[in-house]
Amino acid sequence: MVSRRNFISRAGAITAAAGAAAVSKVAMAALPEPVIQTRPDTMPPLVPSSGRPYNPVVTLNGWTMPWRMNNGVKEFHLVAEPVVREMTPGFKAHLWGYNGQSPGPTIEVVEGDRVRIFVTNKLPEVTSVHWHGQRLPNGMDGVTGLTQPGIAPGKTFVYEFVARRPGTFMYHPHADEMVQMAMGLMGCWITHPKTRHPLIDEVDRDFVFLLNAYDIEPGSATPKIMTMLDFNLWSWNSRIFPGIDPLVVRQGDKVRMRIGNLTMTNHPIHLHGHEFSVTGTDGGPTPPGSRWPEVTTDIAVGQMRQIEFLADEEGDWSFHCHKSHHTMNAMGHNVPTMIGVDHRQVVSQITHLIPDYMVMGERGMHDMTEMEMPLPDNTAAMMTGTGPFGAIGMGGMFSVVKVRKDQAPGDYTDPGWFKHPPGTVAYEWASSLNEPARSGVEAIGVEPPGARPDPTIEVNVRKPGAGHRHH
Ligand SMILES: [Cu+2]
Repeated sequence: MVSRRNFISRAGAITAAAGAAAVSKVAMAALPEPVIQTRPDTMPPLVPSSGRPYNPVVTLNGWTMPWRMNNGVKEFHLVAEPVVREMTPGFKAHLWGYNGQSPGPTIEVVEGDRVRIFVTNKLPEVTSVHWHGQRLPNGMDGVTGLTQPGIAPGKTFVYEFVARRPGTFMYHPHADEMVQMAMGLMGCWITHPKTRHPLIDEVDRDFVFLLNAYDIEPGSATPKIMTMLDFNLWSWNSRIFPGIDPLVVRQGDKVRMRIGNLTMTNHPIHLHGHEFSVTGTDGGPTPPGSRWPEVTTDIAVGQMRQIEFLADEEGDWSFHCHKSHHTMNAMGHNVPTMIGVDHRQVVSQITHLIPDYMVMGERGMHDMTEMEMPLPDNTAAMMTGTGPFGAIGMGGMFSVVKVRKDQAPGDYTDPGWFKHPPGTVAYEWASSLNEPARSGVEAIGVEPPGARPDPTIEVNVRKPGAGHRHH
């Protein structure tokens, strides 16, 4: 158990962890004490107090792992183990992770550092760690059976290599991957440049997180590991909105976000109110001539994207996956579309039999964000979160970039909701409306035959996959 204060001081953190870690001091005498984190909060950046200096990143709802220097080698100790991850307040998942959390801690090193990582396996099956994107000796690549034997339960392996290439990377098992990644074993790795790099800008705020996904039945806590595509929880660092912290920045800050995708589908990540460019991938920094402005970037499976922008517009700016089903939490996918169906009569009849019964979506699904439907214990609401104007109606991969004029440099504390200057908020039109003059075929006076369907004809469109049918 490590408090936020201990985290600022690495020495303090290691001392504090010594008492709490369930690892025998004798057995681990030659190893760095594993530092365990039990909280899902966004921890302040870990300012390096040994080794080469660098500007640390902030891991969204996560933390950076302290190290110890041993004769010029940076030593880390990862412990793969079952963890309890609060995915959002009121909903805890039983995952596998590293050092007390899923994802595991971010590892931050500097280009040219010699790094030694002890990996202790406290899972019930073999594991290994693959250092995604790194240049390293082949035998350190962490592929079970191909470059090393699996790390058996209870055993500790050592990985050692020089962090040769600066950039944004991740780590994850290469052993029974389908299960171990579905259970949440993964983490981020940042290699900072050792001197000013022509393609890597200095930034004021540098955030990192992973896209991950789980399939957890409402009311239960353990992911179904056989799910290939139909996940019901779309998360950033194993958190779902409203459990994802806001990304707090000061107006005028240059902001970098490093995002890796370890789900089974792509995620078009979208930022409101600003344009960004993709300045790097897990393959390295992109040359300036290849950069163009974007407001959405698609991050495919197994890819990482590093985006940068100038946060010059004050406000609370949505930042989310643009696949609308990925900004929702667990739901039954068999809910029929009820828009336009008047089923009040049916509801009142059913309510006599089942008092809690609610029919969903007669006027769209927004009603669901405000209704109080009884949920099983340990279940996240499907669309939730309350903002200054009411229900936000989001879940999953959604957060808010909060840009504030008066946020102190380096301060990541939540400033609360944006206070809009007078006259800058969309408002209700209170006067009368004129009938709109509609443009179109009538206006031209020519109507091609068959252009307008007879209003009495029903249109029946089926989703692709079920076959198209138009009448
Ligand atoms: Cu998505």
